[in-house]
Order: sequence, then C-alpha cells, then structure tokens
Amino acid sequence: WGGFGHISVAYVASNLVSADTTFFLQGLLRNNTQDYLAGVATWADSFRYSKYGRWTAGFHFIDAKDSPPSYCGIDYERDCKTDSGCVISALHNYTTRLLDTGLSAGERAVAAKFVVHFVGDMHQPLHTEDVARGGNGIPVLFDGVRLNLHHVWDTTIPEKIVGGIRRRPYEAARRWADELTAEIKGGKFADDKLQWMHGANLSDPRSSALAWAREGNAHVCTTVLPEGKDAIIGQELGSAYYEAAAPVVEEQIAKAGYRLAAWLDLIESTLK
Ligand code: DCM
Ligand code: DCM
Ligand code: DCM
Ligand code: ZN
Ligand code: ZN
Repeated sequence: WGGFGHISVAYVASNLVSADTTFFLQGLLRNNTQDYLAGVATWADSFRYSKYGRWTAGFHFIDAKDSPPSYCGIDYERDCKTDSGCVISALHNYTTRLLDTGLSAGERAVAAKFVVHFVGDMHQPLHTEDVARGGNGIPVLFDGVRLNLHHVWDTTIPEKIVGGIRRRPYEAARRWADELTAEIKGGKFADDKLQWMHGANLSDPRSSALAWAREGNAHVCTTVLPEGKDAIIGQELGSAYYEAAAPVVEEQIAKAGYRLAAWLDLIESTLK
C-alpha cells in the first residue's frame, strides 16, 4: 500500500487493540498520542528507499509464481525467494524480535514498526503476485491518468474510495479507519471478522501470515486481473473495474487492521 493505506491500517488497529497493548506499544515507540501506530506505519517504506535499508526491499512482498487468472496460489518454498526472504519470513522474524526481551528497546521498536507495516503489505493483492513485478510492469489508464497497475491498487483506489486525501493523509485515514472500525464492530464486517483470526497462531507466524496472504492473492485471479494482464495493458480500467475493486480494497484494509490488532494483542499477552 501507499502511505494512506498503511496509515489507515494502523488507525484501525489502534482502535481495536486492548488497553494493555496500547500502553506497551506507546511505551516502546515513545509516543503517548493516538497516533503511536499511524506515525510509524510508513517508516519501513522510507527505510527501504534509503542506502542503509536497501537490503529490506524484498521484505514488502511475496512473488507468487502462479498464473492469473486461471490459477492463483502461494507456495512458500517456491515463492519466498528474494536474497533476504519475503513478507512472510519478515513478519516471522520481526514478530520473534518484538517478543525477544533480550534485545534492546530500540531494536524491539524497529521490530514493532516492521510488524505494523508488513501486516498491511501482505493484504495488498499485488504484493502477493509475481506477474510483471506485482503489476509494476502493467501500464494502464485510470480515470484517464497513465499509471501502473501496482500504483492503482497501492494508492489510487484507496484514495478514491474516500474522495481524495487533499494532502492530509493522517486526517483522511483517521476518518476512514473510524468508519471501517464501526463496520467491524457492528456493521457489514461484524459477522465476517469472527473468521478473520481463524487458524492464526503466534507460535506459527509463517502459517498464519501465509493464510492471510493467500486471501489477497486469490483476489488477483478474480478482481485484479480477471481477464489476465494482456487484456488491460494500455487500457482505461473504467468504472466497472473500480466498482469491483473498491470493496476488495476496503475489506483488505479492514482485515489488515483487525489482524494487526489481534496479532499485537497476542504479542502483548505473551510478554506478561
Ligand atoms: N516511495 C518512496 N520512494 C519511491 C517509491 C515509493 O518513498 N521511489 C514511497 C511512497 C509510496 C510508498 O513508498 O507511496 C509505498 O510504496 P510501495 O508500495 O511502492 O512500497
Ligand atoms: N536484524 C534484523 N533481523 C535479524 C537480525 C538482525 O532485522 N534477524 C537487523 C536489526 C539489527 C541489524 O540487523 O539492528 C544488525 O543486527 P546484528 O547486529 O544482530 O547483525
Ligand atoms: N513490489 C512488489 N512485487 C515486486 C516488486 C515490487 O509488490 N516483485 C512492490 C514494492 C513497492 C512497489 O511494488 O510497493 C514498487 O517497488 P519498487 O520501488 O521496488 O519498484
Ligand atoms: Zn506497493
Ligand atoms: Zn511496503
């Protein structure tokens, strides 16, 4: 996701975590405001574009070598293959480091920042797809603007859902996250959310994250590339494409925020 998506995921999570988790993470991140998660949600992207952070670029995705739209699927052994791993192994590593009381507070704060970011990224369907580098190599038109498909899903669709962010991503994300939180608590996601942590287990971060990533990857076959990439190269995606994509983006952001909150609560409970 772009900055707006990551900040929105973080606000949903901070709306849902327990009071003890809030206390623990506000202390670790040295920020006692309601923005303690939102304020660190995009740090991993700034870091990976810095000289010192280049080695973490491969942590943001997993390149599933499937063949949408006829077949989608992630095979960990086949697909988690950059030099340093992938988003699944990265979540595992940084979850373990956040739980490791032998590390310094600074190292555990870095681990917390990565966890917040990677739970978000693994819910972006094109962060779980190899085709054209996760869609970066698929040029399209969206409302007449030339963009690549990856950017459309990272940024353009999320920002269009809320009617634009007018250079104020934190305010816009806060509002959207509050709406999504209400849908999770008592609206259209109230029943669905009861399944969202099904099978997830802090003692097996890899299987938990893989199950989450597979849900996003399935949307590549149905909604992101329903007729394959050649059908959309250079084409205007159009309103039918957006109408199908927007509910998927909304659900993926809500799920990511809900799962991030539950994951952080599990971590905090294990530490007591
Ligand atoms: N980004 C950046 N420098 C780049 C590309 C992207 O700082 N050369 C930032 C802005 C994007 C964010 O990273 O919105 C997430 O990008 P991605 O999802 O492409 O990691
Ligand atoms: N590091 C990491 N994951 C690990 C080990 C290290 O992200 N499993 C990062 C964070 C550390 C840095 O590398 O601050 C250097 O670690 P070390 O001094 O242990 O090599
Ligand atoms: N990306 C991806 N899959 C790839 C390569 C990149 O999901 N195989 C993502 C990471 C960034 C965006 O695409 O969000 C742009 O990456 P880069 O700046 O590395 O081109
Ligand atoms: Zn991206
Ligand atoms: Zn990222």
